[in-house]
Amino acid sequence: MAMLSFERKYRVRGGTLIGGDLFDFWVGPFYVGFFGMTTMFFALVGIAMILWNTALGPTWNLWQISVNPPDIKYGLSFAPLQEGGIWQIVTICALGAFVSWALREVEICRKLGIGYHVPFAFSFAIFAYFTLVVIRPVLMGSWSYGFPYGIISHLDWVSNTGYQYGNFHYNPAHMIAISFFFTTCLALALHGGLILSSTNPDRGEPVKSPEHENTMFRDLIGYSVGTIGIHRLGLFVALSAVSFSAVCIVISGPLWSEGNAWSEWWNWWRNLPIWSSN
Ligand code: 07D
Ligand code: 07D
Ligand code: U10
Repeated sequence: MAMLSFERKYRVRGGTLIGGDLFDFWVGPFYVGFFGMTTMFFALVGIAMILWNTALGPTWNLWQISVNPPDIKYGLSFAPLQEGGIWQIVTICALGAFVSWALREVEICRKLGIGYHVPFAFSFAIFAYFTLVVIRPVLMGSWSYGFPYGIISHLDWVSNTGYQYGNFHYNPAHMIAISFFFTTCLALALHGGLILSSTNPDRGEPVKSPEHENTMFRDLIGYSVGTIGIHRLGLFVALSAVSFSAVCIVISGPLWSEGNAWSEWWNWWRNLPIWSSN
C-alpha cells in the first residue's frame, strides 16, 4: 500500500489515553493529540523562560547562553527566579515536554496497533536526564548539583564534575556505559552494512535473502543472532549504555562521596591477597 493511502486508512480517531476525541487530529504530517498540546505548552513556556533568562544578560551569543542552577545555599528549596528559579522552572518544563512526547508516542503506537518499544526506549533517555537533574541533586541535598542549560556551560559542568572525582574514567559504571556505547556503534555499523550488502545489490543483480545474511556471520564468527535478534540486541545494548550512564553519575556523590577519586575505589582489587604483598 502506498504511504499516502496507508496514512488515510490508519488516520482515524481512537486509541487515545486521555480526553477521548479532544485534539485527536492531524496538522500536516504531525499527529496532535492531547499530549501534542501539552508538549507544545511545556516547550513554549520553557523556551520563553530561556529567552527571558538570556534577556537578563550578559550575552545573546548562542554558544554562551546559559541557564544556571541555584547556588548550593538554597538546598532543595525554590530559589528566587533570577538566582536559579528560572532553571528550576525550565527543568519542570523540560520534564513535562519529554514525558508528554513519550505519551504522544504511546498514543500513536496504540492507533497503529504496534508495540510500545519506541516510547519505552525514549523513557530511558528521559530517565538519564531525570537522574542528572532530580535524583542526584535530591540525594546530594541541593539543586546546585544539576547541570546548567547552555551549549558550552554544560560541557564545563561535565568536565568539572569529572575532575571532582579524579579521573572519571576510573568510575566502573562509566567504563561499562562507554563499552555499551561503543558496542552500540559496532552493532549498528555491522547491521547497516549487512542489510545494504544484501538488499541493495548492483543493477541487474537479485536482492539476497536473510539466509545470505545469516550465512555471512555463520561463516565469519560461527553464529548468527538472526534478523529479529539483531534488533533486540541493538535495543538492549543502547538502553544498557544509557542505564549504566545513569548509574555512573548517581553513584558519584551519593555513594562515592564528593571529592574522592574514583581510582581509589579500585583499592579492593589492588589489595586482593593473590598479588598484594601486605
Ligand atoms: C543528533 C538528535 C538531535 C538533537 C540535538 C540537540 C538543544 C539544546 C539549548 C541553547 C544526539 C538539540 C539541542 C535543544 C539547545 C540551549 C539552552 C541527538 C541528536 C541536535 N545535552 N553533550 C551536545 C544536550 C548532557 C555532552 C550537543 C541535551 C549531559 C558532551 C547538544 C541534553 C552530559 C557533548 C547537546 C544534554 C552531556 C554534548 C549535541 C539533555 C552527559 C558534546 C547532542 C536535555 C549526557 C556535544 C557542544 C547530540 C557538543 C554535546 C544537547 C545533556 C555531555 C547541544 C538537549 C549533561 C560531552 N549536547 N550532555 O547530537 O558538541 O545528541 O556540545 O539532557 O561534545 Mg549534551
Ligand atoms: C542525559 C540526554 C537525554 C535527552 C533527552 C531528550 C530535546 C529536544 C529538539 C532536536 C544520557 C532531549 C531532547 C532537548 C530537542 C529537537 C527538535 C543522555 C541524556 C531526554 N565519557 N562523563 C557520560 C564518555 C569523560 C562525565 C555518559 C566517553 C571524562 C560526567 C557516557 C569518554 C570526564 C558524566 C560518557 C568520556 C567525564 C559523564 C554520557 C571518553 C570529564 C555524566 C551519555 C572517550 C573530564 C554522564 C547520565 C549519557 C552521565 C557521562 C562517555 C570521558 C565526566 C557514558 C566515551 C573522563 C560528569 N560519559 N567523562 O549519559 O553518565 O547519555 O550522564 O573519554 O554525567 Mg563521560
Ligand atoms: C527509523 C527506522 C526505520 C525508518 C525510519 C526511522 C528509526 C524501519 C521506515 C526514523 C529515522 C529517521 C527519519 C532518520 C533521522 C533521525 C534522526 C537522526 C534522529 C534525530 C531527529 C531529528 C534531529 C529531527 C527532530 C525533529 C522533530 C522532533 C520535529 C519537531 C516538530 C515539532 C516542533 C512539532 C511537533 C508536534 C506537536 C508537538 C503536536 C502537533 C503540533 C503542531 C503540528 C503545531 C501546531 C500547533 C498547535 C495546534 C498548538 C499550538 C500550541 C499551543 C496552543 C500552546 C499554547 C501555549 C502557550 C503558552 C502560548 O527504524 O526503519 O524507516 O524512518
